[in-house]
Amino acid sequence: MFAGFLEVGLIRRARKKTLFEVRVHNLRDYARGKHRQVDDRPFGGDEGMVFMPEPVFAAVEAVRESPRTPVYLLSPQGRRFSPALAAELAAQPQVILICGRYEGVDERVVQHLVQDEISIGDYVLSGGELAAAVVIDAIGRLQEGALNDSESANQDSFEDGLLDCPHYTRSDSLGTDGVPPVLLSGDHAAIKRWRRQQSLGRTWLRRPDLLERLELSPEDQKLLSAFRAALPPDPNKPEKP
Ligand code: 9D3
Repeated sequence: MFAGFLEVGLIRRARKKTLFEVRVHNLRDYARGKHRQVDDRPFGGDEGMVFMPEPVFAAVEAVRESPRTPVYLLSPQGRRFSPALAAELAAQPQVILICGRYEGVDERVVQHLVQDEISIGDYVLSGGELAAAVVIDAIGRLQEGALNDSESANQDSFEDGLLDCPHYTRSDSLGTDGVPPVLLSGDHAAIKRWRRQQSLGRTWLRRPDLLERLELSPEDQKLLSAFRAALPPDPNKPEKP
């Protein structure tokens, strides 16, 4: 499940440059006994299976490079993954991510081993692996030197808490139909203003929660006012008496 995204693009490059390292471990390799059993039926009786504590303890002990290495459990009950949490994890020399399956992991693993539980959002996945992949991808991008020049330049307009502006490029079938004329004008200052305005406007329309956290400059406020003034009238807005 981890092979794909680790082998393309930015993440592949960052790994090649050893900016960060990803090791995937199979819990079964840390299980004992003839059957290498990692799961068992829950106390109290219920559907499904639960990961036993011992293989998880053994695996963490084997891969942990320092007693300070934080251990996280990917879990629907977790703290929501966020840019702040991504930065927190990216700053650690090592993190251990435990992926659950079935009904979950024995709660004593959480009590004794886990610093925090992490969820990537309120939809049900089949296991923690894809959530861990999301976390790993986000951590990888934040490693010093991971972004190339054009990626860093793009990051400027993205990491400022706004949504991206629309993009257009050459099209044999569509020509320049539907392309905002300013982008074809060659006026770089006007293009820069338009892009900023589109970022502000789309964020206002689609993610007002993001905009609330920002203190807009007077120039940004003007750009946003002009964006709003140019929108088609809202049919739900009552007429002034
Ligand atoms: C069938 C079990 N479900 C009973 C209501 C609970 C359940 C357990 C385990 C639901 C999903 C999972 C597997 N999901 C994860 O391990 C997981 C997850 C997710 O499902 N959504 C968002 N973030 C995450 S992080 C780990």
